[in-house]
Amino acid sequence: VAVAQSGPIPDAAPRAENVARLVAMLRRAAGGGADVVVFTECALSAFFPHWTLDHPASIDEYCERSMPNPDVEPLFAEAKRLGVGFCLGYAELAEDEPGHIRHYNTCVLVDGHGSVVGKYRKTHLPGYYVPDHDPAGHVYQNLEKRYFDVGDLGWQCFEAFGMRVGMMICNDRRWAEPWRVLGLQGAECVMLGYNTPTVGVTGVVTEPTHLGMFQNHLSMQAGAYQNSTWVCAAAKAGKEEGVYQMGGSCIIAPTGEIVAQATTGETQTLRRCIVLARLYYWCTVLTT
Ligand code: CDT
Repeated sequence: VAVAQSGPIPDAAPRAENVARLVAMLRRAAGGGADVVVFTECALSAFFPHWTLDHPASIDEYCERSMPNPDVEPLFAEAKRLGVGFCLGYAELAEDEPGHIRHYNTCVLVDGHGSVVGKYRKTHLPGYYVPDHDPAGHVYQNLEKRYFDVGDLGWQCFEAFGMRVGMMICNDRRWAEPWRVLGLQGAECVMLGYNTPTVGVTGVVTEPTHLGMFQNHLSMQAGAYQNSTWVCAAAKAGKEEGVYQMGGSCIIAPTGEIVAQATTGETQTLRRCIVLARLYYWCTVLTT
């Protein structure tokens, strides 16, 4: 399994460019022997909940109306060609009932044939605001509660890649319930992506500096150990549109031990890396 940590995605970057980055990481992971690659939360765009959009409808531009779709087709095609699956986070626009538009923070599990085998919609949506801003008007906040609906699919396990796979997204990892619900279904591998800030645009520290990475890994290591499952977690890293992202992508064994980890911190400029671990046997870390 490979975990693909992403560097910052510029807000202005065209979708095709973002998808091309994912394709490049998929290839790199395949070259390292991976059968499946875990990408970050909302991997197809910059993480827009970190800023205030002029009009609520603007978020539609960041959303996928179907999965796959023509924009992401190159990733699905490459997965099929290589026989490598992936877990992909994205913002979803859904019309589950006619006339009722919903927005979800979603991820899908795609097998090595390029077929979607599982889907999850984020349950724990952060909503916070720190009243501080830089001259460009950026503020330190996460407005997911404003932009997204609460996920309605629950936590399910899917049979894929020879194991029972569960998914969660970012803030879900900090709460006991997702872990236990997946654990009781016999999850053997939990895949998740995250966009976790460390320091705000004007240097606002959200919490004592040492706690950020500690709590990030603590929640996932505890979830792995208490539920006897592997955890594969892919982070955004670096400064994205003024917001520093924590990084710290990792693969955790059912013992609770981190067996592979990206070493990026908030002051490093590591753009992107792939963490590879052959479950049970072997691990290494590659950086780009
Ligand atoms: N994207 C997301 O869910 N982020 C939250 C930020 C919490 S503030 C430390 C997270 O749990 O990482």
